[in-house]
This record gives sequence, C-alpha cells and structure tokens, in this order.
Amino acid sequence: MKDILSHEEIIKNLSVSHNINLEIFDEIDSTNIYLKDRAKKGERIGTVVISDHQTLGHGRFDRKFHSPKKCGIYMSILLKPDLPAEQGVMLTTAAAVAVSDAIASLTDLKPKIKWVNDILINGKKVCGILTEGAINTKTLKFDWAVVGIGINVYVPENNFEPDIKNIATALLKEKQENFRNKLCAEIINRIFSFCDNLKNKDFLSKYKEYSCVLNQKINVIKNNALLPATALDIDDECQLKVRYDDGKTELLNSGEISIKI
Ligand code: BT5
Repeated sequence: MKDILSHEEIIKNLSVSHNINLEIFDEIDSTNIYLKDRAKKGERIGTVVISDHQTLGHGRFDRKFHSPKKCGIYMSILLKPDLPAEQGVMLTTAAAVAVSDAIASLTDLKPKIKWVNDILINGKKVCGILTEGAINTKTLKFDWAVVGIGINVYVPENNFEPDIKNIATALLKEKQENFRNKLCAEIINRIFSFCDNLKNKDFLSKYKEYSCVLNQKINVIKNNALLPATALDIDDECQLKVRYDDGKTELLNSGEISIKI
C-alpha cells in the first residue's frame, strides 16, 4: 500500500470556501522557513506548503524537528489573524484543536494536547506546532503568521532517531492509501474555519477537553530549574494557571516555559 502526497487528492477533500494556494515539495529545508521568506515578499494569505521531507525542520527555541521522508506531514499555513500580537498563542491553540479533531475524525485514536503545542498519543508526541509571524508596528497586530505543523504518521523504516525514540510515536502502524492527503485536507478545513472566528475562541473549550495537563502534577521548567506544580486551569488567553507546592499560583505564558508531566 502506498500513501503518496498528492496536490489533487488534497484539493479534492477540501471543503473550505477560501481560495487556497497549495504547494507540495518532495524535499525542502523547512516549510516554515520557506513560507516566512515568501510572506516577507508578499505571498498571498491562504498559501499552504507541504513537504514529504525536511532537512532543517525546527521547533521552538531552534530545536530540531525530525522530519524523515515519506513518514509524516510537514505543513505550513500562511494566515493573517485578526489578533493583537500578544495573543499569537491563539493560533497555535486553534491549530492544536484542528489537528486533534482531524486525527479523531480519521482514526480511533484519542489525541491529547500537552500545553501548549504538543499532541500526544498514549503519552508520546505525535505532533508539534510552531507559529511564527510578523507584527505590524503601528497596529500591533499580525501582518502575517505562519503556522507550522509536523506530524509523525508512520514510524520511520529504521525507527525514530535515538534522541526521540522514547518520546515519539506515530499515528499508524501500516500504510493506508491516501491517509496523509485526507489528514492534510481535514486539518486545513478546520484551521481556516477556526481562523475565521478566532475572536469568539470557540476552540478553547475543546482545547481544555483535549488537555492532558489539567488537574495533573507537572514540573514547570523555568530558567533550567524544575518546579513541581499542579496544573489548575487554562484561561481565555491560553495561559496555564499552576499552583506550586508552596501554595503560590502563577499564570504561565507559553513563550518562556516548558512543562513535563
Ligand atoms: C515543536 O517544537 O514541536 C514544533 C515543531 C514544528 C514542526 C513543523 S514541521 C513544519 C514546520 N516547519 C518547520 O521547520 N517546523 C514546523 P518544540 O516544542 O520545541 O519541540 C521540539 C522537540 O520535540 C525536540 O527537541 C525533540 O525533543 C522533539 N522532537 C523532534 N522531532 C520530533 C518528532 N518527529 N516527533 C516527536 N518529537 C520530536
């Protein structure tokens, strides 16, 4: 069975009314790098870039995102969200719900979201999301934003690289014809529909339902220190409210903090 990324198959499954400009690559350095560069040169909003392989896939803080050939989906979407810059995390949140809903619609899996940008299956990471953008200095809103999504669909032939072998997983054991095309389309449909209504934050309640950190003991990683805490809530700005073991509470902003469950 083959699962080949196909422009035609993805377009066939799109239901969004937006005029999407879809580009597919066999190989690229990074779909985010490419699309950010294009955005700076005036690429039109609604462009979606998908690659079968990335040589320089990256995550937050320039961490590597492994993107082996024919095993995953490495996708970037160019958007112009009507949001103040400080609410950029809303895009990552909406994308996480879109990917989780899309996975749940095509499989029997139960995706969980680890605040703020990881999607897990059975406690292991199957997807990471990275939002990058340019802010207009007059309006302090986004001129554009690129939402980058990396998903492990199949386990690589020689397994995951040693550094992620114990923390990564994939959606499927066996190849399924057109699965990646269908999943891409399901994600694109949902992201564009959430982005049309970002202000009413409909996706936030779903985000909480998918969350695997709420009411759990976690470790907050701050300035290289591990601080034990309990995750209490996710507020309307998608900040994580935690209570440390000494009783103090804090609202965490995704920019600076990582957590371990
Ligand atoms: C992320 O960063 O997880 C965001 C990843 C975004 C990747 C997409 S792919 C399309 C677009 N183009 C890009 O260049 N990027 C975006 P972060 O939360 O910083 O997590 C990075 C960490 O995840 C690494 O340090 C590893 O521990 C782990 N990791 C790396 N590759 C992985 C993989 N394939 N599966 C699971 N975990 C991985």
